[in-house]
Amino acid sequence: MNTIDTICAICTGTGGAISIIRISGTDALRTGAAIWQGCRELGHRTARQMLFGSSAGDPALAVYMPGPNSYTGDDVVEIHCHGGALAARRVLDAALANGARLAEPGEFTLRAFLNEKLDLVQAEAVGDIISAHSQMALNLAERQIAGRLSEKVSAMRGELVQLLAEVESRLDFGDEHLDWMPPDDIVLRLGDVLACGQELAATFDTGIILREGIRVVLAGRPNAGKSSLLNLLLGQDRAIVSQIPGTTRDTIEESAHLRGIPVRLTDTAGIRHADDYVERLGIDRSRSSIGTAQVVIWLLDASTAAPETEVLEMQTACAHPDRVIAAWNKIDLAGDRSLPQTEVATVRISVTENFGIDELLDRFEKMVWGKTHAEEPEVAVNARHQCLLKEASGALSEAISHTVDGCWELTAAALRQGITALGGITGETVDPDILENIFSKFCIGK
Ligand SMILES: Nc1nc2c(ncn2[C@@H]2O[C@H](COP(=O)(O)OP(=O)(O)OP(=O)(O)O)[C@@H](O)[C@H]2O)c(=O)[nH]1
Ligand SMILES: [Mg+2]
Repeated sequence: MNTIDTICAICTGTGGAISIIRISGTDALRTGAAIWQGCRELGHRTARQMLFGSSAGDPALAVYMPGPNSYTGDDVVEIHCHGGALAARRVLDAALANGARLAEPGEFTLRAFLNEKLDLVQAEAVGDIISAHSQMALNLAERQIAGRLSEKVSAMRGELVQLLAEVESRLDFGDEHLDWMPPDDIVLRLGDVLACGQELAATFDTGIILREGIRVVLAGRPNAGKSSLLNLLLGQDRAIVSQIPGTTRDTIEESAHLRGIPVRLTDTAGIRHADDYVERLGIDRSRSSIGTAQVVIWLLDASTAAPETEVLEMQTACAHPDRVIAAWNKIDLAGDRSLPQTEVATVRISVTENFGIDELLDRFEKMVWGKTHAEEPEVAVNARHQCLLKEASGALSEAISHTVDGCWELTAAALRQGITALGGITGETVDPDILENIFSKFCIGK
């Protein structure tokens, strides 16, 4: 990707009342001035002031932000025009005709990274903010932009750089008797960095849940109350509810968050022996949803004449009992009837009376995080970070055993490998191909 060109793109999504066209690069001011006209000129005297005028024949506001105090760190001009595809497209075409080229996905943020406005971890968090589906995921991305993860990684790297200097001084001045750090101390300090790296790598599981969400399937026999529960959890009348067994025939999917955890909720057709061809197709879909679910909430009808059949159906359909929460529903109709035991986590609820739903969500939270009312994670690494942390951990384990053996050259080599791996996380040492891969996942205009 050429990083010298002046680039431009429509930065806002479609459908809004205004559109913003961003131009960034050494020629941004010249291009901006050529396509925008107003009483006051865009330039250093009006820098960072919003000016009123017109662009491509329509009224438009414009602002000039000289580098390095701009998002990208380069000179930036932004033109705010009427929303809708056409007005923005006309301004964009004018910018393209006046020397700018269309930005690639994520290219503005790539420039910000190259101009050291953000490190790589912070730049990735910009992408996370755009795709965040829950408040918790958004908070996590904001903490990452604020530098919480970068600070931890930089502190680890800084410690390794210090220890490398110590080890290298032994290599350089091997014959002289300098006041060296005892090997035991080096091992101890390396052990601390190693533990820190392993702790960070373990936050990946949390990260994937918050970034990608969890597939939750509502399953059970017909009429158990699956669609009623879907509607309750969504807070809207999404699925048809009726007392006729077999009401839901196809799977219904919606996004939501439960206790701050982003979820993809799937309501399914009730499972039973069916003669009807279409119902059988629906039940096949239910079974395949259950197979790929990360959490199954299986509704059991507590008012039925044959509660054992409900439990048996659940046990037959769910191959992974550790992913299942059983909910005896319609408990309002069951009185203090004793219900059969199940092999999985079980709660008693009534969807229509809104009873037991908190306990159900407690169970859900416990299944996802391992505990209820979990605190928000301070940081959570992504797959790329985890891979580099593992590489660093491997190198540190080697460095520790070489230190114990007194093989200082090998210790130094392992330490350098660890430093490079950690530098790859924040972007101090990173391959251009990897950069391109990271930023290409962004949308155009970001
Ligand atoms: N009394 C009582 N009725 C409930 C409760 N939950 C659901 N129902 C009723 O049970 C009937 C079936 O509810 P649905 O939500 O359609 O059940 P379903 O599991 O989606 O059924 P299918 O789509 O046919 O598989 C409806 O008449 C609901 O009003 C409950 O907690 N108590
Ligand atoms: Mg239903």
